Amino acid sequence: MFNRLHFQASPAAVLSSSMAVLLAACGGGNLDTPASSEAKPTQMAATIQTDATAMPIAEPPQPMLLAASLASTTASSNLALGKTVTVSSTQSSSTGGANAVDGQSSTRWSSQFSDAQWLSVDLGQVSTVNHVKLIWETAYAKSYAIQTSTDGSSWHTVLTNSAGAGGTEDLHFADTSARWVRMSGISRATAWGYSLYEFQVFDDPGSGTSGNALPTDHVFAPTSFWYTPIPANAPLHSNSAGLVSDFLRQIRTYYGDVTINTTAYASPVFEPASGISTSKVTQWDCQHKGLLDASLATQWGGVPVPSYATPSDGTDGEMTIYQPASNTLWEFWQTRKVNGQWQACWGGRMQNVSASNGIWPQGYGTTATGLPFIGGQITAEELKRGDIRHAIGIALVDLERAGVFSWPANRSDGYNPGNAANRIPEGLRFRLDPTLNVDAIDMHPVARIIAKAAQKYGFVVWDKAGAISLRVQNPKSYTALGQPDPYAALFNGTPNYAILNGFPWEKLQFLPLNYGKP
Ligand SMILES: [Ca+2]
Repeated sequence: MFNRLHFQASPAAVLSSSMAVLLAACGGGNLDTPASSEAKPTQMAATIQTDATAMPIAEPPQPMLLAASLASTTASSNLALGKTVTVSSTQSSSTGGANAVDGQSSTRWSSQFSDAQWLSVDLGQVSTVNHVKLIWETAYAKSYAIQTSTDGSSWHTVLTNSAGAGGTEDLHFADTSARWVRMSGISRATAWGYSLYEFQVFDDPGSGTSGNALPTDHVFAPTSFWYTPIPANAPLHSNSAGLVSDFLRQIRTYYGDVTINTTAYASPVFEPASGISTSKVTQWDCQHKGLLDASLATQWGGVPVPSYATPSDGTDGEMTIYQPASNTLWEFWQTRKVNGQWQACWGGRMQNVSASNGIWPQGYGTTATGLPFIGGQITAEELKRGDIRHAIGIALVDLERAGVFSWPANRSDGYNPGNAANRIPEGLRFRLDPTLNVDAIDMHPVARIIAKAAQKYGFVVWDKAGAISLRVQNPKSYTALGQPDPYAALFNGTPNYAILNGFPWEKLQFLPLNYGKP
């Protein structure tokens, strides 16, 4: 619906993403309180040894062997044990943070007597985690969040609990890559501070999803087309070869490459915690339509825009706010701040995001097709992991007329007044030939990661632009928080327009119109 003939061709180099939230956070995670008999393997060993020695047997089992066998049955060790802890405060010199990871049930960390206190443990390396155990002293948290980080500064909330019961709390959540894990207190249950005998972190096998999961693996419902692999034997478009030829023509005609937008024409994603203040975002009539959308006034009536939020460079001024705690997503187009008040020309609000099919309600959203940025942008975390687990949004230049588009698009700004042949409609999906050995092709490592995702999940045409282009999550997602641009290291000096050099575009396969439509 917007004529957006823009793209970013400047040799900036960085990808980004600071998505943060886990679906587990939306659902609150599983908060089961274990039986009091559950204890650490060392404690179990001690208990069993005591029982054994009390029995009239000649040779009590060796505690070390018992510990080992018990450990193998629980199959998971405390990743936080003995690791470095930082805390917001301590009550006294004898209640330091290290006491919470020393494996001793008699020693504890205790904070000063206020609500906003936290304890963070550095696991020493990025690990998969899916389970935190809190063993509280009398002074426990009524409300708190468990958060993770891979860089020590950008935090993802994996779950929140507003009904803390103290004692021992086992908290399970989806597999998450983390080096730092912390308990962030929100409110105390007593007049004292927060006091933890133990803060334990585990990677329980088989308890989460597949390894090294990221929030962007499942922002929307798991059944969303974004996350659904395309079967190797999927039917192809009857004119796949013709559409490939036009795709290659567009590359030749427009700059000779497929570029990757970073700081401009790609959306930053900000993920405010729950409880931050909200403000109204006012619609402004950038297209001089002479009218405003009444529903947007409601959708944007109270948006948790963080103080550090900033839109994309470029005239589209995209910005995404995603708040897992409220399971709500906002998109803004032509975002600006006037006299301290946020304004945007279009976008939308999506509620109950984790149950969504990953498509904006008709008419809303920022891309020309109604497909949200957060679904198809590539993130820095995904590139660091080496695995993108969703379809990738792609913008083309010459598209089929707007009246012809393919699900999952719910609209189009295509333009083909001369009825040129082989025009690709917006919303159409295509993939890289899954039988291709991508590892044998000389490409930038980032291109290889993209190629593998293109084989499994494919691309979806989500916009019109001045060059064929992909979007990474805008590095402003990081730099606005004072963090470095993560794409510099990932691109390793290669300009964004040259990352995909060598990509075997001639091996694309287009899927039929409305492929995957329920
Ligand atoms: Ca302890």
